[in-house]
Amino acid sequence: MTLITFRKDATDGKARTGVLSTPRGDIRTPAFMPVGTAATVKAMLPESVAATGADILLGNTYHLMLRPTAERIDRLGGLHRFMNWDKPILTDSGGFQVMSLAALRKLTEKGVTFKSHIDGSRHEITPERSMEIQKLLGSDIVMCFDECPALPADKTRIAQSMRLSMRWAQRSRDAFGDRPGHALFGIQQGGLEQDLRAESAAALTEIGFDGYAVGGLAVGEGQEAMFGCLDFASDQLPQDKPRYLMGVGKPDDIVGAVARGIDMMDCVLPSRSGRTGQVFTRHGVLNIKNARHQDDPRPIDDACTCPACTKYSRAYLHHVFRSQEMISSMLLTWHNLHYFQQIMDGMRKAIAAGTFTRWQADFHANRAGGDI
Ligand code: PRF
Ligand code: ZN
Repeated sequence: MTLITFRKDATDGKARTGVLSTPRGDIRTPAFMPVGTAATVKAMLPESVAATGADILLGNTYHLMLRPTAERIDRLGGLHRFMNWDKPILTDSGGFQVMSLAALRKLTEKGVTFKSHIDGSRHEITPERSMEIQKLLGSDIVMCFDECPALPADKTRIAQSMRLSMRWAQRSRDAFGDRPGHALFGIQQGGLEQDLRAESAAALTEIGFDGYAVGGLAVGEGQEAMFGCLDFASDQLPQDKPRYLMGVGKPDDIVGAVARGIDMMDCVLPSRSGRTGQVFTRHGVLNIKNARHQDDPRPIDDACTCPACTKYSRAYLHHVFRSQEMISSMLLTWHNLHYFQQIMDGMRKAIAAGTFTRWQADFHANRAGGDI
């Protein structure tokens, strides 16, 4: 019987490096998961996503249940086969996306009903239905069904919402059952409040999960507040299980989260920015749309080994962006994903070598420069 295991190889301060092993392959941690919402990482072939260094992708219950539907994906052999990605997939459970995308949402103890943002049709997701959909998709890492309140909110409201999410976590656990080779992660809520985060962590640990996510952050509170919360939130979760910070973030958010004990993250930033001309580099951010790039024969980053940097100039990338050519999204997304994976690789090596403090200082020093 193959189980999912988490092996912690080294720690440096609060930062950890290790391997999360699944029947579909190993996930080296700290891990960054590119977002493949609609069964594709936009503008990328799956083999190209793998070539950037990604060990795992994120998919979304909400989008896939509406189109093409989980039942259709199941009939076609599951999400891995459907999208031609044979490494692990983690799926989010739907509640967070319902709250940010759907119309006419109604939340009850049972679950959430809403109208599709695509065609206005009515749907319901409960913890039980979310577990069923994620099973039909064939997800390797299933997320509990939770509610993420918009911040700022008053403490009573945050407490009520967190306790509802904990009741849903128990229902998710019961509905998930025992599925060897598949993992179920709990999601901690509780806003920025230390006591509510502690209560949530205790409830989840009592139920028992294969991994623990920190939810409810990166919802507009700012980096300082998020780091302040992570300073205690990750310590409240079990040491021997992977910790996943949902929906984060910019390169400096990712580095700060790993320094505070986070093992996994996902964000649309590198892929979405690739389509809007925003490019992340060792030296900071540049926008390829800017006219100053139009005669520039240099690559985006002369030390980057991605196709955009080894084969094309800033002038070319500027031209194809301005001309709205599809290759612009393809190359810039590739570069951004490659850069994010380089950060993860650098952190994994530095944590293993015990040089993570020095690595962080270099990371920040490189970005202090002016024009890039
Ligand atoms: N819960 C779930 N998905 C999420 C979040 C959450 O709190 C967040 C918050 N940053 C992003 N994605 N289920
Ligand atoms: Zn590059």
